[in-house]
Amino acid sequence: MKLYDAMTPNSLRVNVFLAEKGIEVAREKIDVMQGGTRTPAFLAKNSLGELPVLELDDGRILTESVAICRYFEALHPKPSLLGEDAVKAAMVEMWNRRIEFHIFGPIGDMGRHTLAFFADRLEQIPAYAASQKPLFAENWAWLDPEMCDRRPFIAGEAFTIADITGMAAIFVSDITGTPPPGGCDHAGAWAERMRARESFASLRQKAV
Ligand SMILES: N[C@@H](CCC(=O)N[C@@H](CS)C(=O)NCC(=O)O)C(=O)O
Repeated sequence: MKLYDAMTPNSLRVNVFLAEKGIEVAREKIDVMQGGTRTPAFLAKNSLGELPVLELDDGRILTESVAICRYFEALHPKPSLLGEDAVKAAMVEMWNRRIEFHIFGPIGDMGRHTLAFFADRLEQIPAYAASQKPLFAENWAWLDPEMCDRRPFIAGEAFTIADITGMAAIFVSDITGTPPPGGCDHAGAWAERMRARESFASLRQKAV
């Protein structure tokens, strides 16, 4: 089995997931800046030209960070990062989607529509980028009272993939120099806990 990855937000999601579970896999770093996701060999693995990609021992390919995480959760159920019972699994799914759409989405789109790297990958629309920055702040302000029960993690008492998706948003917020708004004490305290978490801190350190 081999994980193709790079220092990108979605690769980070899988790498934090693996680190939290203590899973070691063979990795091949793809040089995204040098067009490593646009080679015929890479496109034969993922026609979307995106990372991460997991190649199984029998040659089958898995793409999409959450699908790859689900595969590892099935192989290594403990600690559960997707929820252990029906209600917890549904809660984790709910929160993961909320964080993906409302927190990671706006900051990710802001990056895609402003960073030079994406200039030849999509039509960058400055007005759209400009609209995503305040939306990120607005949605962060929505998250804050959601966490006013002082739960330690996004989906409750346990660290889950929803926190990992939030980490990807923090990562993009750092690299684009777009900090979350101040005055959101609950969401802010959660973000600080995530920054301090070994699985994330060690990967972020490699990115600077
Ligand atoms: N929905 C996919 C998104 C993957 C994705 O957007 N990957 C980006 C970086 S975060 C990528 O590899 N881009 C490479 C490129 O544009 O060349 C997932 O969750 O894995």
